[in-house]
Amino acid sequence: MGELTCRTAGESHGRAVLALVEGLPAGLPVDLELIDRELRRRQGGYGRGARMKIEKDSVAILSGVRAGVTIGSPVVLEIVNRDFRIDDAPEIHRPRPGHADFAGSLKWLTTDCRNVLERASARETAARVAAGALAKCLLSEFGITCVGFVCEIGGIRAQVPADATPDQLIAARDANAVYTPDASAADAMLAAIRQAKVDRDTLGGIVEVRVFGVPPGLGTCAAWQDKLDGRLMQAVGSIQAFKGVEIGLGFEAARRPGSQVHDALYFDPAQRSTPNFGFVRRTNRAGGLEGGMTNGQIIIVRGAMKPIATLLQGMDSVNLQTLKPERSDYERSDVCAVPAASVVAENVVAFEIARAWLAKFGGDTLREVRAAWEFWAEAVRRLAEG
Ligand code: EPS
Repeated sequence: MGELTCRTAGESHGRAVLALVEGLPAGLPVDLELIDRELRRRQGGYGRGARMKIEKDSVAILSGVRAGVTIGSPVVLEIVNRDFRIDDAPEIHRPRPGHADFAGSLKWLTTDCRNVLERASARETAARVAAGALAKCLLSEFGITCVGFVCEIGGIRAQVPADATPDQLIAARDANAVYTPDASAADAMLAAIRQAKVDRDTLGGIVEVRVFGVPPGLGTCAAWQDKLDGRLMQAVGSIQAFKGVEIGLGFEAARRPGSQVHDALYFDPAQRSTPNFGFVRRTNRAGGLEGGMTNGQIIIVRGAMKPIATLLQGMDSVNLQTLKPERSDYERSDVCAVPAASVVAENVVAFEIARAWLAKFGGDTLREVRAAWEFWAEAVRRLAEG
């Protein structure tokens, strides 16, 4: 049983986008409805362009699952592109500043940005969402829930209570088209996106993911590459158009004295049966991670997404064929994809938590994973008896 991994393939207007997921235990029931629901949510959100009217994303499982249950072999997930026309797609010679167009064209020695943008496109995130939703099938076996939402669009900030339950967050977030739990901020965000469209401009924002029910000790302090905070930052920071990732207080922690940053530790026997085994904090400024490991508090990860690089008004650029100054090319695009990005962030975070779970409790079958978890949890409970 190797590490849980996910690789993706596929172009924006190719036949399909694909995810290859390896390392899931056998015996895990796969909830196809859950995966499709996440794919549909990713397609939605106010500010998306015409492409999302063409696509009706839904997953097909090509391998690794029999009668709805994993069998321990690699799982291939496929999301077919209805807008399959890559062979006839026009050449692009005027790179969009902020997009992969320019750097990729020089990298691959071409003046046509088409191949670069086909793979750089956020279409790829459909595959990562499907893989993350598959990982959620494992997390739900152990009572772990990930909730992603929008906390900021175009500088408009949502107020989201720190003590909201997963159900409260999900209900509030799903009640509007910008996927934010703050109803009044939602109205202002919708208006800002409408205005950006009028201005032929685009808007970025900030998304947050909270993970509930995670016990202490996932991840490690022993090897830099397996530190869970680093893994989460890579997962979220690699989402198309993301420029920053914070955990807990994030950059704000650098501005405060230690007494205002760290979360004092208490023991409350009444909470022995919760995911923190009775070791409680009154604050969660660490965002649930200390020393590269979970600490039993809610995990809080935020990611900052820049505005989409494809501007209807264009930007100053250079024609790679003539080297003359020209406005950048316009490809049909979204005005704001921050709501969709909150779905992507939620699912890539879920994948990393599942990876860390299996790194600690992994086995060839779900029964073995469950036994390893129960053995460890029982040992911690004994430790917490004093
Ligand atoms: C994207 C451009 C648009 C977006 C696309 C990302 O696609 P198209 O050029 O086909 O209109 O809609 O996002 C998706 C296809 C998606 O599924 O998220 C880009 O240039 O990155």
